[in-house]
Amino acid sequence: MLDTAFASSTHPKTPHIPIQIPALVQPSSIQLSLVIPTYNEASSICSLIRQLSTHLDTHLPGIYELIVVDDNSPDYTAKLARELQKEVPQLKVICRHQERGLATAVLRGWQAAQGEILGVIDGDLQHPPEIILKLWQQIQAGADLAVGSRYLKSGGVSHWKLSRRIVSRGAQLIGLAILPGVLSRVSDPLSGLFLLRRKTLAGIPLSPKGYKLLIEVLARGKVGSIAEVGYIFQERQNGQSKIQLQTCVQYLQHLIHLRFSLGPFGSFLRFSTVGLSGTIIDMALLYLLHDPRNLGWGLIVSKLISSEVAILNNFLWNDLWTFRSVAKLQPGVLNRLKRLVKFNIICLIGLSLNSFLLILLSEHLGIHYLLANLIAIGIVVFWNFYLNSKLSWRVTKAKPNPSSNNP
Ligand SMILES: Nc1nc2c(ncn2[C@@H]2O[C@H](COP(=O)(O)OP(=O)(O)OP(=O)(O)O)[C@@H](O)[C@H]2O)c(=O)[nH]1
Ligand SMILES: [Mg+2]
Repeated sequence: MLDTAFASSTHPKTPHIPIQIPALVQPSSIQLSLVIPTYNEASSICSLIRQLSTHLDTHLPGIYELIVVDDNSPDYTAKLARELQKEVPQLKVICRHQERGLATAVLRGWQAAQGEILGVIDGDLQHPPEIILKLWQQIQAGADLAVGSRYLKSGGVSHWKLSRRIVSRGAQLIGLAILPGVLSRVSDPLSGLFLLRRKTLAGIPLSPKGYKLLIEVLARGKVGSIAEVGYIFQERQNGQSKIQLQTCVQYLQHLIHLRFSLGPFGSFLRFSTVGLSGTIIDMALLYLLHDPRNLGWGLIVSKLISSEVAILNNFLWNDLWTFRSVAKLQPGVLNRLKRLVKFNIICLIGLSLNSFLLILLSEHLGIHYLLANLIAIGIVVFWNFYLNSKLSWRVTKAKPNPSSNNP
């Protein structure tokens, strides 16, 4: 019996290390490298490869390669694909034993690819093979990325049940809410059928989770012009879907991870999250030290200790997480201490600013003290973030090495 309980997720042993696609060092006769990720697709893989090679031999003879990346499927998909290599010499087969997951399978295939144009197509014949040629035409016309879309006029989803349509559209809407600037770039951001130029990804660390590689590409890649081609997503004729509840959880994790890691807004979100953890620590410690049912210490002493502990907590997380890319450039205990001192001073000024704004807004402008405090905290968070990113975690220019002869 097949291992249908397979989780198309990350293997427990898989390290979460970003994957990078290299730039091509040597020119190659191969122009298009099309990856086919598979898990238990024995019933369709041979037919798909034959159909693809027929189309591509006619239109792109000798300049394409097909790369099956299989995760050691128990139904011997990889073995069947290997048996086809004599018939289809453009075919490569990679069988992974230590890693699992659709998106990373595609990236591993692209790492081994020789073409300047990289692509992906499902291994279960749900993506019509001939669409690859239309996507190729779009790339030839200048697009950086050509996406097969189910949501254009010429596209569709054959006989999907209402529940699946709702889940698919719901996932897209959630994605749009979390990453509007990314998912709104195409009509079908959850598509698994697309071609792109290698240069859009070369050298960029990629960490997709689960299925939706296109989102990672749109979020982190240097993608300029995008073209879309409508296609009808076919019903699965054979084999089983690998989508599970875990796939949906990974999709959400992926979106949240991207939200926190992209651009200045991502850093601000991380900074605010750390700030929230500091506020909780501050409140809990203040209660512990000052409350008569606990230690009953004086308010000022208790507040000074609780604030300082919160500041230390915030510093640590900001150094390890929020601004880690800058902190890595300035290693060493002394540098860390310098950052800590600056952070401490800025936060203490922020604390004074908070009190000043609280009094100004509540006592002079008549705003309710809780609302006034909320406004003051909001302003101070921006203040703290701005000053700390400019002063504490400032990217300094590397000092020239006197021993080097380079200019
Ligand atoms: N290598 C590898 N391939 C995978 C993995 N999970 C899914 N795939 C392949 O990725 C492609 C898409 O997966 P499917 O389960 O068909 O997903 P789907 O087409 O969105 O969903 P269905 O319509 O239910 O089939 C298929 O070729 C799968 O065999 C995985 O963990 N590793
Ligand atoms: Mg499928």
